[in-house]
Amino acid sequence: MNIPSQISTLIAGIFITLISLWYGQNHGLMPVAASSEAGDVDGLFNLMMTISTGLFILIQGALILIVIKFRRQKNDQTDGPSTHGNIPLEMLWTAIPTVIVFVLAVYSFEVYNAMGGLDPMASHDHHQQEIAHNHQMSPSGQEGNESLIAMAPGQGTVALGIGTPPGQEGQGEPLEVNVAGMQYAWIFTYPQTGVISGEMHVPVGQLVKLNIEANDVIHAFWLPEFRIKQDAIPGRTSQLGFTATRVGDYPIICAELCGSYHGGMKTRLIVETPEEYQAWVQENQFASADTMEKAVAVNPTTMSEGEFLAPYASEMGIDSQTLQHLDHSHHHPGIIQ
Ligand SMILES: [Cu+2]
Repeated sequence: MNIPSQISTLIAGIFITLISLWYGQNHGLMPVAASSEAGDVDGLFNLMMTISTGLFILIQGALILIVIKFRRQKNDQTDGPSTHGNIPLEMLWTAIPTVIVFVLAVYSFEVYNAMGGLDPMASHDHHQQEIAHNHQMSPSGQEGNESLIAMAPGQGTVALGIGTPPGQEGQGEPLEVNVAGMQYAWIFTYPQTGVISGEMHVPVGQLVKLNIEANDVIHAFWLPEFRIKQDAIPGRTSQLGFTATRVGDYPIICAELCGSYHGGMKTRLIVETPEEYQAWVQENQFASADTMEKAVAVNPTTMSEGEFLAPYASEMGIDSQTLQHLDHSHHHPGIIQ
């Protein structure tokens, strides 16, 4: 083994470790954490950030030192020494990344499981799911990756998404929200109360279960502050379970390029106290029939791009002339009806 082990290397190693550990916790790259799932995801991200910081300083530092230390001396026209192969060094730089990848794989699997990713239908109907599971056990009787092939009751499709975190199934009925993604809006329907809304409201501390679908193309429902994201797929329902831990107003973003105004496909999640949420439900229960009509009336597939964008024009910093131009140059976008 010919790996340098001087005191200076040791000191540099300690220094790099300390910087990495500090930066891994203080990178400031994440928005505020507003769900009970966010802590787990941030823990994983912080570990990856710590490792990456250490590797970055090590590799870039070594590069800079080597460039300075081994630069060509004045008037030196000779060739450098011909060096190739160093078995111990090669074993070391294979072993270290292997260990890192294994640690991250196991850790991320744990986080995914803790969030309910392995059993998306857990909160839905455990009994029926077990029946479905028993039906499709492999002939060898092996249980294998049972949760990955769990059937949705009566649906015959593989369950997708993030369910209820293990151990939280018994904590009362979750608040169900049906989420529909369409070009270029999200519509939220509350089956338990009949409310229909263009922005999502949930009470703080309540387990929420989303049933996500798409009406046209693939979208992705993303809540950055909650560290959760789930594809919305036409013809298939995917699940997303979470608990909001912080009252506030958070962006909901479409994270799948879904068409020309994908970038404008945003709305809000408003996390309220249970009292505020109840007041919102009552206010909207009576209005929902009306909202439904409006939602149909603004169906963007029947509008020109200019018409659709008009309400957002000032927000997007576009003037009416640009809109008119859009209408002219591009009447009726290429949406097959
Ligand atoms: Cu979209």
